Amino acid sequence: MSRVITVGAAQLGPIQRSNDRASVVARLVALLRQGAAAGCDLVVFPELALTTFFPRWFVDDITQADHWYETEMPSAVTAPLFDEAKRLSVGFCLGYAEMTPEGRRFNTQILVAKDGATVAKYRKVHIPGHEHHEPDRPFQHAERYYFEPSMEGFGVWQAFGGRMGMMICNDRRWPETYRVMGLKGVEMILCGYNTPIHYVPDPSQDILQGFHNALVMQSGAYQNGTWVVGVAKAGVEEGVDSLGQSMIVAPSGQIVAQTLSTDDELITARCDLDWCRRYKETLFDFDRYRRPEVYGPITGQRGVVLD
Ligand code: CDT
Repeated sequence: MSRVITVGAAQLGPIQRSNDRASVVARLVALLRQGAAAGCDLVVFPELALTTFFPRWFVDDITQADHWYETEMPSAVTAPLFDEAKRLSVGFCLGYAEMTPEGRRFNTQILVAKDGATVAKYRKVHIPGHEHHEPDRPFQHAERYYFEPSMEGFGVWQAFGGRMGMMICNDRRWPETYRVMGLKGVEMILCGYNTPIHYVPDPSQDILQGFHNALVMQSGAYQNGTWVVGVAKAGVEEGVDSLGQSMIVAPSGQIVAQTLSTDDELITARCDLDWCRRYKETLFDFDRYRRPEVYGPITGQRGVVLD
């Protein structure tokens, strides 16, 4: 018997600074309804889906940025999304900036079941960009100022009839992200992203953004025998152009659905979780073929060590 999840990747177009959360939540609810009409069990929204990508600005006093963070979830302003999801019996995955009661700041994604209960929370592990103001840049990418890296690592949760994992944006570029979840038997990885087209440290990569986005998610899916759902916040946001090309990738590494626009756009796919077994039980039978006894440097050191 196959185990099918119908998943929706709900790409968002830009969120400008002037767009309040209520208007954004209304857009999320509209996409959720489209997903329900398409038979989705689960709709996946992008990273930092409630606000503009605020790490593009630096503030000397970080408390001036407190208003970008959520101190509770659900909250009064996000309750309509939770309520509508429960009414429609559709789960969702949502990225947002989290401020804990202790004042810690994380780039966070939650997985919400069809009954509206939050079944999992993931906090971003790989925080890209820079810690300090770099005034010569056309825009900042100060995620390392605004978020601390999670020490909790990569969880896999039993939900929606399968083994679900999460990662956020830059995490998708690191093979360790997928492999840790692969070793926990992950069958579907949910990933929101905000990827500026212009990569300031090396602009030669600009033209390759779409290629690299597909390259990492397709190879991560294939090498671990898992579905991957990558969802962008796309388009020109506060003058910064960001990649779209949200996609749903099969355990074979094939792209089964991809967005065409850089606006709010839903794509869907019927994902048979049993397809994962074709890879997990053959070429990527970890128990049979992996060689952890020679992989020590992967966890034993961070940077390159020359012999
Ligand atoms: N949001 C996020 O993680 N974006 C990064 C940009 C890298 S450049 C600083 C990404 O990997 O897409």
